[in-house]
Parts: sequence; structure tokens; C-alpha cells
Amino acid sequence: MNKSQKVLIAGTGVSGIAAARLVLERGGEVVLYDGNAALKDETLKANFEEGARVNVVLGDIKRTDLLGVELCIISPGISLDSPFVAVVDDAKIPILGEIELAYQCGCGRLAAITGTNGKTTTTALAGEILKAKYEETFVVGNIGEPYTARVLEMTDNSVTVAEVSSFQLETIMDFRPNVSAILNITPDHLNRHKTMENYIRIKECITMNQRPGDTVVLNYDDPFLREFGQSPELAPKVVWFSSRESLKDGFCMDGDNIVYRENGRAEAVADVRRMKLLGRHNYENVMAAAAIGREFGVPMAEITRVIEAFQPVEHRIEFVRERTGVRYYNDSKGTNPDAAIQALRAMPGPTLLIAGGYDKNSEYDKWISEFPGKVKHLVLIGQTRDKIAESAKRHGFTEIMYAEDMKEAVQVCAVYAEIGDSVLLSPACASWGMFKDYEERGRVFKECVMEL
Ligand code: UMA
Repeated sequence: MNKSQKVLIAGTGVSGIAAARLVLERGGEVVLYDGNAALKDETLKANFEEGARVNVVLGDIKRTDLLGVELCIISPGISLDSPFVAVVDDAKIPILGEIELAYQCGCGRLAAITGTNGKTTTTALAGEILKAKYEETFVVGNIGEPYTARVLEMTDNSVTVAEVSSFQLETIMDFRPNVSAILNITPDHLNRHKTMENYIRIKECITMNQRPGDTVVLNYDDPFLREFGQSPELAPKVVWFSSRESLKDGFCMDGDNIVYRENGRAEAVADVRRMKLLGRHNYENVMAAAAIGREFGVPMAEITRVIEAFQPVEHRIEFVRERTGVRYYNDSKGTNPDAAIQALRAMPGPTLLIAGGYDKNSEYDKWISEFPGKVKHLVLIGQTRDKIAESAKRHGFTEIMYAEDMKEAVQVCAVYAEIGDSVLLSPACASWGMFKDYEERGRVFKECVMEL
């Protein structure tokens, strides 16, 4: 981005506001657009200094709003299929994502993590591991704090760990992490990306500008990634991890230990019995974060110390409380069937499951096939209630109840749960329609549990 450019910022959520601030700080001018016509000009302008060069456009955008605009920075939530994008394309204005803007304006070294599930835990853990060596470590991206919000603090000595979603990868151009990681690829967001092939291609784009000397950390157990990592065209060095197979080179299990092997020589990484992260999928997240730490030169003893002290992130199989012998877990971040399967597998015993929400065109069969012997009752909320109930019945699972809201769902579970059971919120769906985001959904769940 040139410093004095007039830039159209699309979306006024956290990414849009942070991107607009960065453009202004660098001497540019902003046209701030949001499709939500109910927003208020003054409220949006209050995010900036008085007199800042910001013009707000709400609702539909017209060609005349784009006069003099040289670049559009788009928020991840806006689909490239939207009518807004068609207008900008028509005006021949290049469109880049918020993370691309951050990358172009930032400095220091970068680790970027993508994958369908486990991104947030891995990013948070990798951030903690890097902090053990680097005073200036930034943890940004899909995890919550926009990448652009921290760019001006970055220096040549700083390191940044970015959680990157498929929405964000769709609009990169030069984005080149020194170390990238793809944790796994299973169906998600197909309402936006249309086909699995397209979704896989977008995830793999994280490596598209990487060169020899850079590294990509890949899951050996994932069939798409195993094939991708063996492709002769892939420029960066591959570091593998596997929770299922014993590897000669890479991170894998040895009994209860995670180990790193190089040419057959093993180094201990962590004893899973000492970790607070539960479940096999978390061992994989730990391996990926350790691999990133190792690539950035963090000593293994430090990596081990951080891993064993690390607490699960909020909303990801988060223990809330125990009440009358029943344990309550918040997995609001389980926004797709695959994430929800992992949460279910991590439960210690019989489980009352609260699920349902916004429909992302997901298939629920694989998730429901995990229910026998684990799920005692399924309590459904949200738009996908009927679709999930139908799939469950097809699989012979009939212990289904409907609830109108989170409060009712939690109360129903409290009534039906017996000593030794767990109550798990792991919706397998997005939160939209009932909540602002998965964080609000998780918070509401925890409030309802604490009120019991
Ligand atoms: N908007 C439009 N037109 C549209 C869609 C949205 O104008 O067609 C406007 C909305 O009216 C709203 C704004 O865009 O005012 C919202 O922008 P956004 O949806 O991009 O949300 P942000 O607040 O900028 O948050 C985004 C990520 N959101 C999404 O990808 C949907 C956050 O990830 C991320 O933490 C944040 O940037 C910082 O990088 C959330 C998420 O749900 C957690 N991510 C998905 C996931 O994890 O599955 C990908």
C-alpha cells in the first residue's frame, strides 16, 4: 500500500476498524464501508481521531462512492461472491485482505497457522512458546486481535504468530510466513467456499509465497496434507507431525510422551499426563506449536515447560464447573462437526450434548455416528435443530430434546444429568442467528451454568 492512498475499507468489525486506523496512521485516506445500513456514521467515526480523513458509506455501494479509491481492503466476513465485491471489481479496484495489508506494512518474522480445527489453541500455545525466547511476540489474526492492530509496534526483531482462516487466505497476495502450519483439513465453511477442492486449495495457499529456507509444518495423518507435503513443487522445507504413526523424522507419540525425532534420534517434548490440554487432537496442536517453536530456535526445555503449564483457551473444551457430580464443559468454538467430534472424544464419560445453530451446509452423519456409548441426550437449539434431529434419527439416535434458548438447554441438561455425567456445549454449527459470535455463545452458556 502506498502511504497517501485513498483506501476503501470494507467491513466495520474489528478488522475493518484496525485496518482503517493503520491506513490513516500511514497518511492515507479512508472510505469506510459496511453493508449494514442500520449502523451509525457518528458511532463509526468515534473510532478515529476528530477530523480524521474518513468518509462512511453504509448499505449499498455506488460507483460514485469509489471516486479516487485506489485499493480495497476487505474484512474476512465479506464473501468474494457478494454484490459489493462485484461493484468494486467493476471499478477495477484491487481487493486485498486485512492480513495482506498487515503483512505488507509489518516487519519481523512471521509464523502463520491455519487448518479447520485447533488453530486457536495452536496459535495461543505457539505464542507462549515464542515469548519464552522473544520479548516482542505478537499473537494476532483470527484468534481475535486483528493483525493490522499491532503492525506499527512490530520491529525487525519481533516475531508474530498469526491464526489465519480460509476467509483470510482468500485475499492474500505477497503474504509469506517464515514458518507456516496446516493442522488438518476437514469440511467446513462450504456454504462460502462451495467445494471441498476449493476449500483445500485456499488452505494450501498459506505456502504459496514460501521459499526454500522457509518451513511448513504439516499433519502426516491428514490424507490431503500428506499428499500436499510430498508434492515436488512445494518450496518450503516440510516438518511432519503425527499422533497416530511413529515417524523417523518429525513430532510423534512414544507411549505417553510426545517426542521429536531427527534421523531416528529422539528428543522428549512433553509428557501428555502432565498437560492440561485434553484429547488426541490437542496432542497434534502441541506438536505443531512445538515444531514452530523449534523452527524459531526456542530451546526444547523451554518448549516443554510452556506446554506443560499451558491452560486450554476459552471456549475450547473449557471446563466450567462441577455441580452435584456433573461436569460442565464449554466448547462453543466447536463450530463444525469435526471440531465437535474432537470435543466429544475428549469427554471423560456419558455426555449430555447441547448442539445446533447456524447452518453452514454441513453434513452431520460422521459426528452423529460418534454418539453411541457416549451421548445420553442431545439437546438442540437454533436454525439447524430439525436437520440435526433428522440425521440423528436416521442413525437410530432418538434421545433428542429441543430448547428455545441456551438457558433452557442448560436447565434441561441439569435436570436429566446424573452423577458422573458431563454436560457439553459443542454445537457443530456457527453461532450466527442466536449470538453475535461463538464467544458470546460460550459466555452465555457459562453464565447459565453458573446460575444453576
Ligand atoms: N459485513 C458486510 N458485508 C458482508 C458481511 C459482513 O458489510 O457481506 C460487515 C458486517 O456488517 C460487520 C463487519 O462486516 O459490520 C464484520 O466483519 P467480519 O465479519 O470480517 O468480522 P470482524 O469483526 O472483522 O472479525 C474478523 C473475523 N470474522 C470472521 O471471519 C467472520 C474474526 O474471526 C477475527 O477474530 C477478526 O476478524 C480478527 O482477525 C471470527 C470467526 O468467526 C472469530 N472466524 C471464522 C472461524 O473461526 O470459523 C473464520
